[in-house]
Amino acid sequence: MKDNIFSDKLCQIKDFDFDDKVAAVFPDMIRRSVPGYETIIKHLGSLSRRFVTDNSNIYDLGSSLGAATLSMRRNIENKGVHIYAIDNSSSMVSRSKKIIESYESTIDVTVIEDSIENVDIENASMVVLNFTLQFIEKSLRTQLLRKIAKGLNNGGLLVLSEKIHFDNPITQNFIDEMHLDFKRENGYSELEISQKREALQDILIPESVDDHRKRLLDAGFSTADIWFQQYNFASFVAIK
Ligand code: GEK
Repeated sequence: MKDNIFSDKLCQIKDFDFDDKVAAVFPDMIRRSVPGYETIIKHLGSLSRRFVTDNSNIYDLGSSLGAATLSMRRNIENKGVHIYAIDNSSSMVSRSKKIIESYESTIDVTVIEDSIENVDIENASMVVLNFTLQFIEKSLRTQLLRKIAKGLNNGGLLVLSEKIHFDNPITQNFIDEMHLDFKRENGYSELEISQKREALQDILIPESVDDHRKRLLDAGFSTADIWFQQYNFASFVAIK
């Protein structure tokens, strides 16, 4: 279904919410808004083949409709693996349960409606934060990454994908323009782009690559590198 949420002029722009309207158009919205999204989803599968171990857990934190979960589940050949997909939007959770159930697999998936701040991470070989940390209050981010590092087994992998900010204003400006061009090329109007931007401005807080890298290393990861970047969207791999 096509994302037309911000296409008409709104009298009042409310903060962005992952409600039923958003969940219904989410695959179209994220594909047309986030450069590289489909590439990242595909490669979560190949990363899972390399990092997931027998008898361990995988956590997909902020799982939306389950795209990352399904990509990993399609690729894993290990025994005794359990995937936990967690999201605090009831609309996303109810839809993702149906989507995930519609594919056959021997790998168990539990979809949980909760805030990722509340969930215990244990015996994990892979954890995914695919464009979710950016929605968590800044002051809670370090604590969350520490919990993830603690719950990962040695050699386990965190994939952290985020919209990023550049400290250099010249770079920030022209790369932001390139992202806007990407949205225009994908059929979003100037009105849609500006209304969505306003709805997201206090909700999605991007940070710089240096801030992310420093936080990952402080939180207990032994590596923190970028494996993919397009414009102001980057995906880090951090190994415990
Ligand atoms: C994908 N990973 O398709 N606790 C749990 N869920 C949260 C929280 C929170 N505190 N805050 C936000 N969310 C997905 C895409 S979308 C990214 C992730 C985007 C959830 C929110 O409900 C939404 O489903 C998701 O994080 C962010 O690979 O829309 O840009």
